[in-house]
Amino acid sequence: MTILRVRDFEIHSGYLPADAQSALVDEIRACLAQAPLVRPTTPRGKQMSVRMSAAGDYGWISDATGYRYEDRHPSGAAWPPIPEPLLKLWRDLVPGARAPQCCLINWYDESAKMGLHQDKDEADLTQPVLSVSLGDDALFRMGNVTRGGKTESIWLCSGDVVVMQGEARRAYHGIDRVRPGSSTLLPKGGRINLTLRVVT
Ligand code: MD6
Ligand code: FE
Repeated sequence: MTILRVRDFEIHSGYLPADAQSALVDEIRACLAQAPLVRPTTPRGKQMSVRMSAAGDYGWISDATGYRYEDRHPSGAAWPPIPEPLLKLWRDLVPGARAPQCCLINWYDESAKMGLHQDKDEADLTQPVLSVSLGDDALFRMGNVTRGGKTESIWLCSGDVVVMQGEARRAYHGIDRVRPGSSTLLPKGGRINLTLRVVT
């Protein structure tokens, strides 16, 4: 376990041991049985390459209407509760924060990526966002609080946790690509990223 700091991003490399990663994958599979992955459309009508679901009081939705948090899966089903190991992770890493209300579940296949974006649909940007990587490695790009300028990239590996608070909370970031076959955690490959947020 080592902590890397890139600008205001705090990267806890190797935070979750292998057994905790496997247990978390089982928890996420149970969540996805209740709230299946969907491939969102952007308001501009493009399909995202990442598939998404959520757990908690709210899930983040993108469709032709726009981006927003909803208290139900598009199917009308309630979101499953946030798995307890993730609540513990949050309490351990950001003890002063409010309780998380959303765990966004992102699934990347070998060709999925996520363009540079800010997470700003939450009401209180003083609250941190915490992200957990599972499965294949992914190239995480970190930018600035305004669009443009220099960026820095780092490979996120299975078990890594990123804390975004302070300037990093408002900074652009994204995933350029995943490295297929770099992890054996998920039998069919791919990557799961979990982001815990306070929404209201
Ligand atoms: C990803 N993560 O790692 C994409 N957002 O797949 C994010 O977009 C993200 O890692 C907010 C905070 C941390 C993140
Ligand atoms: Fe994000």
